[in-house]
Amino acid sequence: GDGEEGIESSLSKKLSSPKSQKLFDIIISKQSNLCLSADCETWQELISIGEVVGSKICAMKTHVDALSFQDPNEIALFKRKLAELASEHNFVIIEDRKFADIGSTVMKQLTAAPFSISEWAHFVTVHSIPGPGMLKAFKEKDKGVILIAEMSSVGNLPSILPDYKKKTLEMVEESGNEDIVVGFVSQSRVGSSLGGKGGGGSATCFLQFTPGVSLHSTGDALGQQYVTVRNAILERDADVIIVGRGILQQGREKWVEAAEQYRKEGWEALKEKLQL
Ligand code: BMP
Repeated sequence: GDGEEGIESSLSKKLSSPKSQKLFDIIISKQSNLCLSADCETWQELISIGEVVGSKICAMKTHVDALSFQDPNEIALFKRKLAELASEHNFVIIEDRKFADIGSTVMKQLTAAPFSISEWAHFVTVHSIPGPGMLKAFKEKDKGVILIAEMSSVGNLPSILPDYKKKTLEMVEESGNEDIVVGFVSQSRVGSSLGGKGGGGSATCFLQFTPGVSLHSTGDALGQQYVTVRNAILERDADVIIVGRGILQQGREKWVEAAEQYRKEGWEALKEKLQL
């Protein structure tokens, strides 16, 4: 009826790019705005958790350089299995590489073997520090970019420096890169909001990805700070919540249950925020 189709078409006008629209469509169809931060120790464990919780997530975030591999054959196998999982369960793969260099260098980091990130990641995270030139590298490889506008950790400079967040947004708009920038990693709204606090308006909308979300903990010993799912979405205006240890540390036998809890709370809060 007028339910989901109406929602999608009314919001689609506002999203920054076909790439953010693709993720938003997944969120609506899977009723999940949960991104699993799959910070596992081994690639085999990452594939296992993907198999178990794949149906509950809209995205999986990886740190490929933080996984242990015995040899290059394992890396090749990992990339193939991850791509299969993403297409089977319809989720987006975000490599959280946090690129932060000049365009010529990030192009190499994006494509070089053995990780060859550009072959399997749909979206990548990028720091705004180097300025807009480096965005061309991602455009050339047709990768969706998620720019870091604010971080979750104690004393992070993006959150402290005046205008860092605003300058990050301006960099995208002034360089005409809205079409590849899917959104921002942030603890508060950057630009106009799909709903919630930042208000509506006709301007281009970016998705907000918010890490530092846990229902079990308030932080860790190395500076991470957590808020709840509802706080992230309804107070901080997250569209997508990023959860790692909140799910992983529940242990293998509780992965599904934990992912379901975050999915459900996240989806309920998103519906409330967007008045779906
Ligand atoms: P956890 O939920 O276990 O704290 O993991 C959070 C994940 O999000 C980590 O992979 C971390 O690298 C990432 N992250 C973050 O915690 N804060 C930020 O501001 C940006 C991040 O990418």
